[in-house]
Amino acid sequence: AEQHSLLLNSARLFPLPHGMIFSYGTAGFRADGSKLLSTVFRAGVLAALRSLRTGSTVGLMITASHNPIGDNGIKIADPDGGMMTQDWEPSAEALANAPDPQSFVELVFSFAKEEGISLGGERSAEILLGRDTRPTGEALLQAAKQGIEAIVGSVALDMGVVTTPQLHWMVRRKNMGVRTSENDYFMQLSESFRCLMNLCPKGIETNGSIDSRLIVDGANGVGGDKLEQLKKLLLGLNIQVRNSSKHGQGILNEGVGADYVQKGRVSPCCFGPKDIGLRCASFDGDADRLVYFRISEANSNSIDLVDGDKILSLFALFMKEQLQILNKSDSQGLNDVLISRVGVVQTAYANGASTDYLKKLGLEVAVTPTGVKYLHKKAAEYDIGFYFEANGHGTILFSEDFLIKLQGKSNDLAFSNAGSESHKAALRLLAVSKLINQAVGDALSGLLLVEAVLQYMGWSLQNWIELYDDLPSRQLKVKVADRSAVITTNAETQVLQPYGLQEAIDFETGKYHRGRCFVRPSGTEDIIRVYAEASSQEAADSLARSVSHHVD
Ligand code: NG1
Ligand code: ZN
Repeated sequence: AEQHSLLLNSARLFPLPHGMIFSYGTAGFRADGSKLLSTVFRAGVLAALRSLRTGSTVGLMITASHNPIGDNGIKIADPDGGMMTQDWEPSAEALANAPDPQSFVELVFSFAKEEGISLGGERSAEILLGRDTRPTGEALLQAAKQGIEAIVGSVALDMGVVTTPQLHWMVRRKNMGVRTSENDYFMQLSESFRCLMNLCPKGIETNGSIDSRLIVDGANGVGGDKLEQLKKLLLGLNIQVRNSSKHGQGILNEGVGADYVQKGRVSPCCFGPKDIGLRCASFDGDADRLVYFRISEANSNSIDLVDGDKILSLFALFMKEQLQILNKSDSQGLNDVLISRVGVVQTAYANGASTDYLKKLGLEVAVTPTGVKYLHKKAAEYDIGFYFEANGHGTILFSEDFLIKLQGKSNDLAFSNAGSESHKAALRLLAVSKLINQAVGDALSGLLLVEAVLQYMGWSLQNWIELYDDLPSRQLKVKVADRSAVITTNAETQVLQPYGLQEAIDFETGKYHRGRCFVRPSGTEDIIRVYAEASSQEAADSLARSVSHHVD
């Protein structure tokens, strides 16, 4: 009874705004930040239930990533640091849309019963809260806290302003029973980075083609500020941060950030002719996306983009090489070959040239619908699973089982063959598993891995760009009255509804050499996205344009 009235009284403080329907999309709930108080309160309640149900700590992150500063959003992280299980999404939506406090409370009780959660019982819930730099973040965080505290015995721990991947990392670590502070995060990243740098082959002084200078666009968000802190712990890199939320006057994600750079193929604000030829990188607003770019020699308004697909390809090449070294040099047969299932996961947005390249490397490539939750789940099926979206969100996952074997092998080698090439390869693989965020894609750890791999290869940005030539592509957004009218299948590559649209797309695509085109409703914005690829830029542009007229 106490629980019932506590929940009801709290819920009354957060009435549902009129005429809004909330859906748990590709990245949780997203909307105008001022409309989200009830949603965030209710998500707080749900997070507490999730923690009770799993008997572990969960996370709740308040961010709208690359979206405009007025937007905000909320997503729940499961105990392993990944996105909340998809089974709970329908309930999340039902709770968010319950018309009044009374029906909300009824739903909570019936859902708890269904899930076997005893409310007001012995068990207590623990939720880590984080938010990005958005002005609505503070008020929303308070609402989330009240939601959590409306479940008897629940505790909310405020991690403050953090990147999305930091929060997910903290949740994961907490449940592993190890230290979770921001400082621990910085230490783990900088130590594993140092380890990789120390294991670079000596003498690759690379005729001066590697420039230690790196300029990073922080999207006027949380990532730039965190990188300023992290870089103090790094040796061998000369990082300059621009558009960091601290000193910049700029607005979050406005004319800056990984999404702006990747979708528009343009340089962010505060980059110009003075930077021609330099290695540049860009984060998105919550620092879970990373792309590289270079201001081009010919025209300082245009850039050479190094997107998530090329980051993925660089990582895959490096890791495959380490596995080969590790397994090859056991010439005396002292050690067993380390068997591993290696796989790569992409979405339909992956550039066709990257997919060809990865297959040529001999890797298995799987395709899933857009959204990290799908990619991550698929990648977790492998011993080493790589996933990246073209927009720069991705990571590398290692299976528990494989890491144990790898550690064992590394110990054996330290005993029998210390300092050998295979020993070094084992140490590199272990360092990567510590550097790269096992919970979600992370711009900070991704950046350090890119830098370490370039150093290892002795590669300049130019060498990396030449790994393969991107097929020209174009992405457009089309505003429509009802985006849910478009229904897709086959990892979003085919339209089922409205009737006739797929025929029109096929007809247009057929006119172009190496043409490929698909459309899908965005999960984060009220739009339909059109993607087109063809053998020339003009052709890709024109294919995207003509298909977008059919969507309209
Ligand atoms: P939507 O709006 O569903 O396309 C976008 C990105 C996703 C993912 C989410 C979450 C594209 C084409 N889509 O989703 O890849 O990153 O945002 O932030 O980049
Ligand atoms: Zn993001």
